[in-house]
Order: sequence, then C-alpha cells, then structure tokens
Amino acid sequence: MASRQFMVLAIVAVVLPTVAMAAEFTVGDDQGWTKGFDYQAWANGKTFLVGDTLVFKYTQGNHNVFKVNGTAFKDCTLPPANEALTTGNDTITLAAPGNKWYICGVSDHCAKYGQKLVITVHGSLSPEPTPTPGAPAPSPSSAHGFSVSGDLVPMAAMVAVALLAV
Ligand SMILES: *[C@@H]1O[C@H](CO)[C@@H](O)[C@H](O)[C@H]1NC(C)=O
Ligand SMILES: *[C@@H]1O[C@H](CO)[C@@H](O)[C@H](O)[C@H]1NC(C)=O
Ligand SMILES: [Cu+2]
Repeated sequence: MASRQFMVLAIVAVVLPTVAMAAEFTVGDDQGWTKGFDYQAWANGKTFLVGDTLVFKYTQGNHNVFKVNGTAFKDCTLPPANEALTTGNDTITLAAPGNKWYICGVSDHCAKYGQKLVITVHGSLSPEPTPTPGAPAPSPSSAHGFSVSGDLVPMAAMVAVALLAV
C-alpha cells in the first residue's frame, strides 16, 4: 500500500500549490479599509504572490485608495485625485513582485490615523525580489520569502493524512 500513499502525496503535491494560487485578500478582513486599523499587523504573516488580489472594502465616499510609491507612503503625499480608486470595493490584482504601497486620500486618514498599507509581493515560489532602493522596508518579522513552501509542506502532510484515513 506504500504506492497508494505515494500516489496521494503526489496528487496533493501537484494540486495544493494550484489551490494556493491567486488568493483574494480583503484588506482588514471584517473591518475593511478604515481609520485606526493596524494594517501592518494585518499584513504580518501573510504571503502575497503575483496573481493574488487585494480588495479594499469601505463605504463609498468615506475613504478611497491611492497606489503610491515608498516616499509618498511615508509622507502621506496624495497623487492627483483622478488616480484614486473610489468604488468602495476596489480590487487590485498584484501583477508584479516588489513592494506595494496604498494609502487613503480622504482628509487626514493617512497622516493622522495611519490608514496605509505596505506589502511585499513575491513571484510564485521564487526567491525574494530585490526591494526598491530607498523604499521603507516592510516589517522584517513578517513570514515572507520562502514561507510558501514552509506553509505548504505541513498543509500537504495534513491533507495526505486525512485522505489516507478515509
Ligand atoms: C513618488 O510619488 C510622488 C507623488 O506621486 C512623486 O512626486 C515622486 O516623484 C515619486 N518618487 C519617486 C522616487 O518615484
Ligand atoms: C467586490 O469585488 C469582488 C472582486 O472583484 C467581487 O467578487 C464582489 O462581488 C464585489 N462585491 C460587491 C459588493 O460589489
Ligand atoms: Cu480613509
């Protein structure tokens, strides 16, 4: 029966990374995109891969979303108003690896209430991208980098055990 176990593991090894691809992250989970929420704590321990999507949810008019660079992120500098995302259900596909910065441009939400998010997007199962020079790095305590395979191995083992127990 060893070959059956191998088959199960092989199937799991092939299927799981596919399932894990293209995750959709609701920024702030149930809280959505709002003032006074610690978005760095929210991002901590999450692994963002190329192809994943971020969804910024908020009551239209109360907030908005600007994609900015590291300098504008730090200083809460707003780009031209016509670059804002304003639907209240703003979906952003993470198309390329690297650091990505998002801020709210309504009132002083960014500067005073910390309504800003920085994440690092990784290429699928590939090594760390080179950070943008001069950009503030995200918290080093986050489980980025090679944690994808680190997360998948125990997950694959658990699924394999569950399948074998049937
Ligand atoms: C960052 O964005 C700001 C505002 O959009 C712009 O003025 C500035 O030149 C940018 N800085 C870099 C380094 O790209
Ligand atoms: C918000 O956007 C997501 C992704 O584009 C979509 O699946 C969902 O139906 C939208 N929800 C609302 C309430 O518009
Ligand atoms: Cu806001």
